[in-house]
Amino acid sequence: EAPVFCWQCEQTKSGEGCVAGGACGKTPETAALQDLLMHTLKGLGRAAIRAGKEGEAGTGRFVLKALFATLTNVDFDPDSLASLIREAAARRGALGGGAGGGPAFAPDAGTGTLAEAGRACGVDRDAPSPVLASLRETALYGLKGLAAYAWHASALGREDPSLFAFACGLLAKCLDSTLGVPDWLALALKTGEANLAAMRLLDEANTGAYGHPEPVSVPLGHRKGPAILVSGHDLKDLAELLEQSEGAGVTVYTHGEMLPAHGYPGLRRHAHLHGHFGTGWQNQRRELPAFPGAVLFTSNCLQGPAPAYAGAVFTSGPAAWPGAPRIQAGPDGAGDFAPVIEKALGLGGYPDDAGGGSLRTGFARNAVAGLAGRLIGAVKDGLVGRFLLVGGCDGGRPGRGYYREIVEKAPPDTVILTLGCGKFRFNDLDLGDIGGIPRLLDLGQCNDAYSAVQIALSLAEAFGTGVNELPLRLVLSWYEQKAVAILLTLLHLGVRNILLGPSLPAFIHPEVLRTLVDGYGLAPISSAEGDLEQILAG
Ligand code: FSO
Ligand code: SF4
Repeated sequence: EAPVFCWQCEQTKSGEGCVAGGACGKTPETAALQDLLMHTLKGLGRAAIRAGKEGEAGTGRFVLKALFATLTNVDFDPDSLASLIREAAARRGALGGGAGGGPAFAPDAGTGTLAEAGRACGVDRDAPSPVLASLRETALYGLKGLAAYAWHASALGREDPSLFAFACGLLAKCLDSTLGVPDWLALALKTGEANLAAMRLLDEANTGAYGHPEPVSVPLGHRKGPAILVSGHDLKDLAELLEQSEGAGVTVYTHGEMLPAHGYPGLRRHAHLHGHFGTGWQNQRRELPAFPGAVLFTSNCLQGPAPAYAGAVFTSGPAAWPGAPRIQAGPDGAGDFAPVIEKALGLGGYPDDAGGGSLRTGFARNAVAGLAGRLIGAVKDGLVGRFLLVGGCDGGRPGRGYYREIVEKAPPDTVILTLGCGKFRFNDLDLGDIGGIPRLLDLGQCNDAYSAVQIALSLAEAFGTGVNELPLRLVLSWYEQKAVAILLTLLHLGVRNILLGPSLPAFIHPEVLRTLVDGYGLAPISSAEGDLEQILAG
């Protein structure tokens, strides 16, 4: 039996690759189904291109959803993946495409048969050469990240046919044996460019629907009574849940990447959206047993639920766990969150009210633009010496204490910008302010990286310089494929000297790494003190 291999995230076993099951909890069956889905999507992309229908919304939306399902910590459900494979094959067939050199399977093949077929479609690290495979997989992982952003935007009605076409085109190119290493290097950077467009679309979608985030203080305590915890990144699901639970006697809390939702006026207007619960995604199995309500995962990062709360877990959008109820669309097309509300009411919730500190968020691009005059003045007056963007993903493996340390040890004239779930390593720190400007500015989710790019570009404009000449350094933590997409975007924008950790991606071949080091000054993190010394000297 061919082993199932996966190396797409930072948690990959021994820093090399997961074989026969994932450190994330992905079973060999799930991994093989994801491989077959990726293969079928490549054929679908090629068929769409050949039919001249690569920009069509039907195919495009499906491709985004299916790619999203293969992202780390999203869809662990074999039956859900099998139905995506069947739909991909049906769409491929309808566009006149065949199996494309991969396994053929009957349209009604069972999940087990499909998983068997998937074992022949794994990542080939050596074909046609290790360097090309590394670049191809880098571009594909970036595409998965792009798909996640574009999917969230699409859910809110913002779509761009050129992104559908880009996704189909890149998938099709994976089947094109005439492409060489320079082609794939260019395609990886193109993926970064397309991802910038996807992030812009998502920014427009979120701010268009719910307004521009404003700085807020989010309570960490709780209110007496039934409780719902919402995790993941999808603001539309949270908004619909809030609308449907209005007056139902439940209190809604955010978890993980949902923290910045509190900053949006269109979400905050719901008085029963109260506070935040828990820290980074990797702590969910330890922390969620203490949450006395229903838990909704709207996207990554989902882990296998611990028995203490498994019966209270629901998923929506692309997220799926075998046996956990999945929210279905109601007659109006919105998700029907009644089962989540009922579960929360049945569980009873918290017996009392409790305080417990707070976290600040909501410093997205519009809020920072409001601070811009003061920020620029503070830099000119020498009060702010430097900006550090310490952001990205959190994760379970050792080495991430670095990010807290670098924030703690940064000189007092440093303003820390952050985004993504990596912030939970240090967002409990009270860093004070500089002349009324908070030293720690939470720009939002990893999905809000567009805000960070805009802030950097406006600072550069204000100082009449380029981003690389600003007193700004990016210290990124990566975990899954959205981080790959953002990294490719930053490289496409020509951002130099990024520090990346806690370890480098296993799929980056040493020769590819050399190109990134030579061309962009990309460097792995070392020690917080050593890196700070080098940053301050720069
Ligand atoms: Fe984190 Fe997970 Fe937002 Fe990622 S919750 S790790 S880059 O999936 O999405 O930052
Ligand atoms: Fe391993 Fe990450 Fe792949 Fe899961 S997603 S199987 S942890 S490399």
